[in-house]
Amino acid sequence: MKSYKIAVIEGDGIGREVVPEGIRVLEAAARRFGISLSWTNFDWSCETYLSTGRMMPEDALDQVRPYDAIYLGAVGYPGVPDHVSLWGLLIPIRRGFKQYVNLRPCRLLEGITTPLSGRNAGEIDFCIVRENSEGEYSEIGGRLHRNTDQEMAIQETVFTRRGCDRVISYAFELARTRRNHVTSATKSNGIVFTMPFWDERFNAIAKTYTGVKADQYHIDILTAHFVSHPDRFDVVVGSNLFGDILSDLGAAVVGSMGLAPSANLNPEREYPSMFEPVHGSAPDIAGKGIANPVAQIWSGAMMLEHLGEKHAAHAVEQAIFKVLARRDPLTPDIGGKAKTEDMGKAIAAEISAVTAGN
Ligand code: GGG
Repeated sequence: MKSYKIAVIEGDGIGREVVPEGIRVLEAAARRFGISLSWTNFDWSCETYLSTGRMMPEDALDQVRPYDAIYLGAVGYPGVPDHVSLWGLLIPIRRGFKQYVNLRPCRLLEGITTPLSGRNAGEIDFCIVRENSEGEYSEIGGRLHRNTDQEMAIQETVFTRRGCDRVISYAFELARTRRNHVTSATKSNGIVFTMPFWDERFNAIAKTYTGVKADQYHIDILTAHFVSHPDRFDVVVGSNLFGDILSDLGAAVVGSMGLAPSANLNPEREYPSMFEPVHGSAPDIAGKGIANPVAQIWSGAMMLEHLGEKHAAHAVEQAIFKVLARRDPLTPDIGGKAKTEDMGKAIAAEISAVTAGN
C-alpha cells in the first residue's frame, strides 16, 4: 500500500472549518484506492503569532521538509496585520520550498450559477499560472522620514530571467496537455522595465513551443475580457500580483471564491508542494460553519494528482462535480442553506458509494 505523509496547517478562520472536510473526503478516496494518508497537524496561525510573536517557529521549514505535501487552509485574522500573517507563514513556505508555480484552475461547473449571463457549464475552463516567488511580492524597499511630511515608501519589483522563464515554460507545458493556448498578462505600456522584460521572455519561450498559440493582453483589458469573453482563455500566465488578482476574478466568474482550488508547486519535486484554496480566512463568516469546503477539497484532489494518485484525484473531482450538479447540499455562497460539514459529508459519501459498488 502506498503511503503519504501530509503536513496539515489549518491556519485561521474558516481554514479550521474547511480543512477537516478536505481530510474527510481524501480519507474516503484513500480507502477506496488503497492508499494510506497520515496527517500531522501544525498549529501555526495568527493565534500562534499572538501568543508567541511568530506565525510559525524558526525551524518550521525543517519540520515540514520531510513530508510529501502540505495541506493548508487559510491565514489572516483581525488583530494581526495581513502582511505579518502572509510574510510570516505562506510566503516563507512558497519561497523556501521553491514553489514557483501557483496553479489556479477556474471552471464553470454544472449546477453553479455564474454572475455572467448566458454562460453554461463547461464554457468557462481556464487555468491561471501565477508566478509565485518573485515579482511584486518583494522584500526590497523601505520607509524613509517616518512620521514627517516627507515620509515615503519604496517597494522594488523583481523579475529575473530564470524566474520568468521557468513559470512561462510551465504554462506552455500545461497548455500542451489542454487546448494549446497561452495568454500572458502584461502591463508593458505603463511599467517600463519589468513588464517589457516579461514580454521579451514570454515571446522567447513562446517561439520554442510551435503548435501552442500565444497571445498577450495588458492587465486592464484582460480583466474586462475575463468578464466579457472568459471562453477565450485556456492557460493564463501572470506575475505574482497579476496572477493573484486574476484568480479572484476568475473564481468570481465561475460562481464563488469557495470553488477555487490552488496548488503551490515545486515542479522539480525537490521540496514538498503546498495545496490550499484561493480564498482566505473569511473572518466575516468564520465560526458559523457555513464556509464552502469545495475549494479545500478540490485542492486536495490536486494534491493527490501531484502525488501521482491520478485515479483517486479524479474520483474526488467527480464526487465534487456530482454533488454540485444535483445542487444538494449547497452552502449559502452558492445558493443553499447547508453547513460546511454537510457538503463535506455528501462529497465523501459519493466516493464511498462508488466503493460499495452502487
Ligand atoms: N488559502 C490561503 C490564504 O489564506 N490566502 C489568502 C491570501 O491573502 N493569500 C495571499 C496570496 O496568495 O498571495
